[in-house]
Amino acid sequence: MGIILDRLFPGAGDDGNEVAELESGHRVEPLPSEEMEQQNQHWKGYPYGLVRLTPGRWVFPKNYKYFADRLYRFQPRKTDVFIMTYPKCGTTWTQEIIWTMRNNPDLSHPQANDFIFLRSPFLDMDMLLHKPKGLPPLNDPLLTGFLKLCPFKNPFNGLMLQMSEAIRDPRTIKTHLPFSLLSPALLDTAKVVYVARNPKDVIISYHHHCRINTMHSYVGSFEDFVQYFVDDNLVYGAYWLHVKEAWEKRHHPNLHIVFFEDLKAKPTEELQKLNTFLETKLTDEQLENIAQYTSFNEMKARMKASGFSEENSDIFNKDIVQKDGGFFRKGESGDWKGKLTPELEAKVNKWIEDNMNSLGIEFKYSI
Ligand code: PPS
Repeated sequence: MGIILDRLFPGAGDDGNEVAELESGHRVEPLPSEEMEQQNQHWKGYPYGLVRLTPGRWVFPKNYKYFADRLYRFQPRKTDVFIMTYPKCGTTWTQEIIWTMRNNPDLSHPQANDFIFLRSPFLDMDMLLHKPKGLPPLNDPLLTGFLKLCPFKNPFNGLMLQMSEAIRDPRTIKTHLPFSLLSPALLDTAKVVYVARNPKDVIISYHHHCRINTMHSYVGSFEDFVQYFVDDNLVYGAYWLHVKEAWEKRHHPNLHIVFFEDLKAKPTEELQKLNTFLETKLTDEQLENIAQYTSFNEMKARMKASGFSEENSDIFNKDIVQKDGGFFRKGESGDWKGKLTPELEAKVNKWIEDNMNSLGIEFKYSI
């Protein structure tokens, strides 16, 4: 029985509670029980608990431990483009821009309306799917897409991880992992587009995301959420450290950093920079068309047509989506104004002063 179970759910015998060393050189251990108890009151999306890594204090659902070494070993290829961001910095937007620039410059690709993760996988998503060893419901487009692309693979071994390995070149891959948790060969092999966003807008957007998304199901207060953020205790850990790791590599020729605020203010100009970085050689007209095609309203409308929407996916808390909006919430810069009370703003300002100011990045809409 043990052998059958282990074949089906590799690693099923490991309850994940032991302290372990990862190939990345990090130590991984479960959150201390008092901290986990407090988390359990505020979060209903981590039924297996959370782990923390040292160094870096990165926080992840416990399933991360199961995927960590394979994510670290994931082999980048020369033709890959990775879109790397902390959650809610505009990954999906940039991902759609880049996938379109590389695969659909004339907006005529027959698969362009397929759910984005089937064309451009989210490498580290498996750990967030809080089913045993990361498996969504049987009718989920991710699972049906996986079975089509990887018919002879075991889905319990990671849907997105195996799809990331299986999709055809050139691959456009999304990740929320920081550089230190991915292959050390990444930047010397593939191109990486890093997207950063004003931390105050990240808080607003991540709070909404964690409420609507069953992978997190946040039920605590907004004030507590801001506290989790400034304590670096949200899933994916410290935003400042995530940005710092990329910022320190900003002169590497394979790294291009985009700011959400710039993309919003002057999309065509930013697409022109991407055109140079990615060597896609698109015309001004093609870039104009792609900027329009990837605008907030057009992407929001297309999501409905893709067969994946908040209404038909178990990934969303539908009642909250109905009340407060879905994944495409606002898509604006500076929305934090009027949402952070003066006390919360002071708390975030202190966090910025302590952690981000030394990087010398001037986020727009920060005052
Ligand atoms: S995730 O779930 O972490 O991958 O989210 P991510 O894609 O990184 O970020 C989601 C926010 O980006 C906004 N968004 C856009 N803004 C402008 N234009 C376009 N096309 C676009 N697409 C997505 C999305 O609405 C989230 O921001 P908020 O502020 O919550 O609206």
